Amino acid sequence: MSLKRVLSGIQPTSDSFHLGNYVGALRQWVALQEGHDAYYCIVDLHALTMETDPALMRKRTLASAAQLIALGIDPNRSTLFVQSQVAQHNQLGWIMECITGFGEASRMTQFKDKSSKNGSDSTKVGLFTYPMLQAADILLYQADLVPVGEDQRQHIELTRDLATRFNSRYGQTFQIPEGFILKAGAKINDIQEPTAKMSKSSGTSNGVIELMDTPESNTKKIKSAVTDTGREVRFDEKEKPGISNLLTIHSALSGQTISSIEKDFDGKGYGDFKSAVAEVVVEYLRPIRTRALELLEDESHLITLLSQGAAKARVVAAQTLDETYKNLGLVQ
Ligand code: ATP
Ligand code: LTN
Repeated sequence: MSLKRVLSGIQPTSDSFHLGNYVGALRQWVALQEGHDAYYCIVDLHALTMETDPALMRKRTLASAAQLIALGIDPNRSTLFVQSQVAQHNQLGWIMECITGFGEASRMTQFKDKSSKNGSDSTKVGLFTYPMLQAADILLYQADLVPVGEDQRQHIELTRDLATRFNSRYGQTFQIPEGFILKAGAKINDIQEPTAKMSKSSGTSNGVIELMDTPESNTKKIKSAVTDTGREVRFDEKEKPGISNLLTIHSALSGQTISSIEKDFDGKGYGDFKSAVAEVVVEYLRPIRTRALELLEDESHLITLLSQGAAKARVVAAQTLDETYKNLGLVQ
């Protein structure tokens, strides 16, 4: 029996991934290597939908690769690659754009959120067609499972719709993928603004816990996290979004249940609780950061690993694209 295929992607949009990326998605990437044929992609073309600086793009792509490996993605087991090195992504992306309705694309909430924040003059057409390129990323590899955070649910639904539509019009071509989205703890919020998601590009600088940040800086951030009125450490997302978010973070990294953490802090104040969260986070991230920094010392090794990954990815991607073109009646 062949292994189920997994595919996911992450944008190289900052120097460091954050806890939301890790808990919501990347941790599942690592776990799914076991018993699956996994493809993990640094989606640099998606990152171009926001204005980018060439030197930063290069640095962040390599930093992303180093962090993914440091987190436990093993390039010998999984195919780890950079999207722009596999031309078939753009090629299938165009086909996806040609079967997507304008209204359908206009309903994507990530586009609506980002474009309303930036205004129509600085919103790029690429941001509008972003979900179709994402669909291509997934469908090229005939992925069964797509591990992502809750915020990507709608893009996965669109991908399923597009695959189903293509298959019914042009004959069986694509596997219909399923999102692999955790229920509990799938969303980590900004610790300064605990009703908004922790985000690389739109988070507050003190509200985002970065994997590559120093232990001192992360400790400081957690100790100054926004809390709520009252002094009870209790999970209640409505009344206590700040404390609930910190409980989610603690539980996700310590493996303790929320209720047992609540018990531990019964009768204690927010200060003790925040110190404990800081300790859990910092100790969890310490070896990951150290390993990533070591890997970044040898850029040419990272570049070689990524080009080997792209070579493997191209074989699968080319096969799917050939089939797609053939089914569309494109003369090859
Ligand atoms: P940006 O703010 O630049 O859009 P991001 O911080 O949202 O970036 P992405 O690269 O878009 O990060 O996401 C990578 C993965 O991390 C996705 O699967 C996404 O669902 C997940 N993710 C991002 N932020 C969070 C969060 N706060 N909680 C849980 N999962 C998250
Ligand atoms: N849109 C995703 C990143 C992404 C992705 C993908 C995720 C691009 N292509 C393919 C899963 C599968 C995001 O913003 N997190």
